[in-house]
Amino acid sequence: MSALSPSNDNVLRKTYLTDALGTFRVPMREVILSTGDSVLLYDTSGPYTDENLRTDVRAGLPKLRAPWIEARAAALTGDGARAAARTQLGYARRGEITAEMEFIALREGVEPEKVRAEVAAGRAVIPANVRHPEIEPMVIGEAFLVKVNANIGNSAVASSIEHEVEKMVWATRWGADTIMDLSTGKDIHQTREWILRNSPVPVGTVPIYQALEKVGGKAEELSWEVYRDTVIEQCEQGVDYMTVHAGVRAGYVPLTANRKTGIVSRGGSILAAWCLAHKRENFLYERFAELTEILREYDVTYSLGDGLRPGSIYDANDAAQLAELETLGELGRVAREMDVQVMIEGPGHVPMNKIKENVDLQKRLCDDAPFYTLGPLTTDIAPGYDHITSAIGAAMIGWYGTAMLCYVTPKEHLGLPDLEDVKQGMIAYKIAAHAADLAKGHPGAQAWDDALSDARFEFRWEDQFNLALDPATARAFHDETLPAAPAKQAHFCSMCGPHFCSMKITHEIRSLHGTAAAGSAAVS
Ligand code: IRN
Ligand code: FE2
Repeated sequence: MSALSPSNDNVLRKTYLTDALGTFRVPMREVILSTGDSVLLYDTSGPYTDENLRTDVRAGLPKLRAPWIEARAAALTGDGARAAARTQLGYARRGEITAEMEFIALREGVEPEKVRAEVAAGRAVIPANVRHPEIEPMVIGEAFLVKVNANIGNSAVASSIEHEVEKMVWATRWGADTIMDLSTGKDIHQTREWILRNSPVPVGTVPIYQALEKVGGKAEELSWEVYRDTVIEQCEQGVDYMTVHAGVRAGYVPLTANRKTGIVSRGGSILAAWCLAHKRENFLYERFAELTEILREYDVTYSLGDGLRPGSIYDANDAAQLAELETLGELGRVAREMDVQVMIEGPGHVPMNKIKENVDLQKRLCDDAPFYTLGPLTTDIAPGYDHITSAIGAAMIGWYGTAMLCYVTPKEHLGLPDLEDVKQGMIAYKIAAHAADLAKGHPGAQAWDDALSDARFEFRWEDQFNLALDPATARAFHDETLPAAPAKQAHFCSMCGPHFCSMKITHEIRSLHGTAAAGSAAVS
């Protein structure tokens, strides 16, 4: 996997933050500048970018969380502990700071108590199945850095297991905070097993997809029993969060009749078909408490699915979407009451003027549970470029308070994304998420921008490349016109040429007239 190996120059290093006692080692990407300073960046790539930790896909990753999970299990066997939920929410509510919370606090640069309090209030979740010890814990919540999820997974017509693992590693290399395995083809169980054992980030799934495979793809043949067994199978494997379309109530399906694009959620359409075939309420809604008990056993987080999300600008914020959102709020309360963590999924296709209303309603109806949205795409006119149409909406919705953004690749609506599509989707969404962090005034977010701006203004080209989200592309673009080594120190680039570089001219003004004079000249 040559594309996956870390940069061979030693200016981009994997490093670890540790606490005073040295208990936790939190991965960071360290960018060493030519000035001697270095910048530490949040890093999701796991052991794959650590040159000292070579991984063997067949052996899987080291089990970082195993001692924490075992210690907690041992502590829980005492008297009266039987009823206590082993979920992060359960611990948070009982006032306990878990090892995962401490790890996350270091990772986010906040106090552990803040992590605990946000989880306890249901405003943040830590997706971390007790059967998935390999992950480096992370948090999803408005008070923290905006996260990005990358969807991978095969379909009946394309892809292979190795390829899906490679995609997962590739997505985390570009900053995916979680990945979702949306496989629907053959070998679903085995593909997921490989991904889980090798993933340094939490893994989400949509269990109804596998349940549908089990009944030969016929929605009407689905049953609670098949679904329940599928969920248990996936919980046992270590899936960290699950999309559950329990808000698609039978009575809401007619509300989609006059839509331009009907029901565009895969899970939503499967459940709507089941409800219509049986003329019954959605079994996920009816069995929700039973399902919640299963998720609680493993500390699996709910991602309550937006099965009725709008699939076109025309359908945005319509009655079907909002009716479902209200039900997701109701179900979220049931789950949290049982100490199970919850996030709420959102749209979809939404014009910019209707984005804020989505966040405001979600917060009110769902008690500030973390919002997790798919884009939204802000226009329908650009198939082939929907990573851009949706990154615009993602930046806005992130700014308004969405906690995690589900990426969209250039292949959206057109085909299964390949590695290059995954990269393009990730880059677009890292930009959206970081732009949102800046706008929210997240502490520390601007330091990265400031370091890059300084490098740019001081013509430290190599530093500028190394600080970039995609260093290789930045360097290659510069090389296209000025490949020679001296150009990497030159006080101009080929965009404006030597005589028209505004930054160079500013330096000259400053050295002739001093910084203050240059400043006053600008306003006079
Ligand atoms: C995120 C927000 N709304 C939907 N999503 C994601 O869309 C969801 O988590 C899953 O990864 C993907 C497909 O879901 P449907 O089409 O089955 O709803
Ligand atoms: Fe779409």
